[in-house]
Amino acid sequence: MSPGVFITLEGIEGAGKSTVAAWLSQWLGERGLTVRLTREPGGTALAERVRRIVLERGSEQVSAEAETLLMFAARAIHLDNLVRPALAAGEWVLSDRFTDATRAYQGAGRGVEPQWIEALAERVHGDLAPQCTLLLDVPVKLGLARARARRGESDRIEAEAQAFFERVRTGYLALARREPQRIRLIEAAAPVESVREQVAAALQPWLTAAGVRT
Ligand code: T5A
Repeated sequence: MSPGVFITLEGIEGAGKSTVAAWLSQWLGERGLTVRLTREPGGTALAERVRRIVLERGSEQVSAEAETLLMFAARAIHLDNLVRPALAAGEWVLSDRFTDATRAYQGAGRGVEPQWIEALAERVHGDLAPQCTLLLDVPVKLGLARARARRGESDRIEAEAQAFFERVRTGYLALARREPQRIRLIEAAAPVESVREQVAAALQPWLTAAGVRT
């Protein structure tokens, strides 16, 4: 059996990742592929508990270092219990966020040293990287307006100021420039239909390899 395909979705809050992920999962399923839709931080029962710890707003301080370590703790659990077994079983894994989010949020956003993030990434998943990352790019104002219109109270990271998300967005765009083969930029301020077309086009090489007709 050939191993599955690991696809990640990235972008700032409100970029449309969850919307695209839900559509893409169904669209690939309709084309005969077995798809596992998941998210980070979280994805398994235990990793979802870590998600609650890292995102909830409480009275105690959570440093950038603690935040980074919690993201990688959740990731290690997610990889061992869901991602690796699903890929080994030949499934397509769609993850709403992965290590690029740590690079963008904790690295570019909070100023955590990139070398330390890369050392943790190497330790946790040196043998595994997404084949394709869909970076949904929107202006910060638009993303935050979409996210705020959708839900009530913000979590600890969503409560950050606009300048923080500008740094995160800049960090994501720098990653895309560094790895253009893996990271596909999707113009996500566009209507949903256009976003879907861009996503399908970006995935064409893997669809062709899997013998899927679009
Ligand atoms: N985090 C995560 C880190 O700091 N480091 C890490 O390593 C990791 C893994 C997780 C938080 O954790 C942080 C980043 C985050 O702060 P999350 O669950 O990924 O959070 O949640 P958010 O990014 O906050 O999710 P959002 O729901 O805000 O954003 P999405 O998923 O990008 O947006 P979506 O799809 O829910 O859409 C938002 C709204 O916009 C509409 C949708 O209908 C919805 O109402 N919409 C569109 N409207 C018009 N045109 C389009 N093209 C649209 N697409 C979507």
